[in-house]
Amino acid sequence: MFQEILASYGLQFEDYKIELHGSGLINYTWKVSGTENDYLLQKINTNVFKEPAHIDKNLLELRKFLDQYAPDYLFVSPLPNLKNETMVVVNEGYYRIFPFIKNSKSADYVKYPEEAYQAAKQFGQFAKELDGFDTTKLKYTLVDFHNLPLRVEQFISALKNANPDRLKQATAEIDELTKLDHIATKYQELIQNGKLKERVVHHDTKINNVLVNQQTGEGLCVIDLDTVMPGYYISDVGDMMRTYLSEANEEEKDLTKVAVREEMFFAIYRGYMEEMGEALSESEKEQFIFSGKFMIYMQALRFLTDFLNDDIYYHTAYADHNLVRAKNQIQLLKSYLAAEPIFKTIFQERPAVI
Ligand code: ADP
Ligand code: GN1
Ligand code: MG
Repeated sequence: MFQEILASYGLQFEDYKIELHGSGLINYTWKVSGTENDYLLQKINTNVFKEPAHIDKNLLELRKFLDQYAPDYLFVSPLPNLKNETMVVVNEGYYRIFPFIKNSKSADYVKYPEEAYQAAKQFGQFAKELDGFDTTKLKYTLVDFHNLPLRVEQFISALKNANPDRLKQATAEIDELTKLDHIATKYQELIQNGKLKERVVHHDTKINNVLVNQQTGEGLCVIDLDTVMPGYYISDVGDMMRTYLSEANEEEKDLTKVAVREEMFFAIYRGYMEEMGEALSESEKEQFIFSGKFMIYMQALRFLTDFLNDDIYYHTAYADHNLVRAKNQIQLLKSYLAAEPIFKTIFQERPAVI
């Protein structure tokens, strides 16, 4: 399979070393190392992305726009093969090859505020560069991806169909998430009342979807662009809150390590607003703090739903992996809710950077 894929790009299989790479939960990713150039080979997870052609089309549209309006912006899109295709199909699998960004690394958790700042700035810049892009040109690669009320419905239907053992194991978490469904109601109201503008949104701004310079830690670019589609900025800011605020990430079993850090909130705020502060409307900015609640709640629901569905969506490594992740996200949400007054103060005291 690798031989056939590489050949379609004019690359000789024998000249490269191929190893699994990264810690993404969805796609299959390999580093293809050669003597001159390295590449990143990726197989699209078609259980998740039912129409890979939509991803391909979106990236081409964005590439065209950026080539014209921001030619110096590092947009990591798939390379064309010898037939000028940016996606190849081999044995019913969909593959693409990206340039491997030299001297780069991604982190799975955030240790220093500077890392949160650099990442937030990258996602802010991404949104800013694409501010003038006509969102109607984008396909929905995952329909209703961040539709929170629908995620609640999926959770309720998983409750009805789950196996009794798993239902029992998750009793406390089911209860907690059910009590918090007012977050979904608020989301619904915001959308219905037109408080948020439809924009080009990345939809997966977790920390390992940013590449930084290996030595200096300076942000280089954002990656994992499969979920770039029309949406609301709170998805991107919210997922940063979800993945940068706590020293431990969603994989952590020791819940005493799962807690928000105020300095990270400010770092996200500063990095994102330095880029997007002028583009966002007042009614959008008002939802900056809600964004974290929205995304952490949705991720807790999604992990718990997958646990109840017997792990059909996320890659898992052990039996109750998704339940552990759900517990972790519930703990994070509690810590976030407790810190909300402090976040409000930070938010009100720092308008200077906008
Ligand atoms: P997934 O959708 O499974 O999360 P990603 O596209 O995020 O897959 O890739 C997985 C990991 O591979 C990233 O977290 C990053 O470490 C690395 N990676 C992805 N693209 C590149 C690239 N172009 N150059 C260098 N590393 C990359
Ligand atoms: C998935 O692909 P990856 O690992 O960056 C998921 C995100 C979740 C995240 C949780 C297409 O992201 O929505 O927030 O896992 N991507 C998709 O870690 O569902
Ligand atoms: Mg990823």
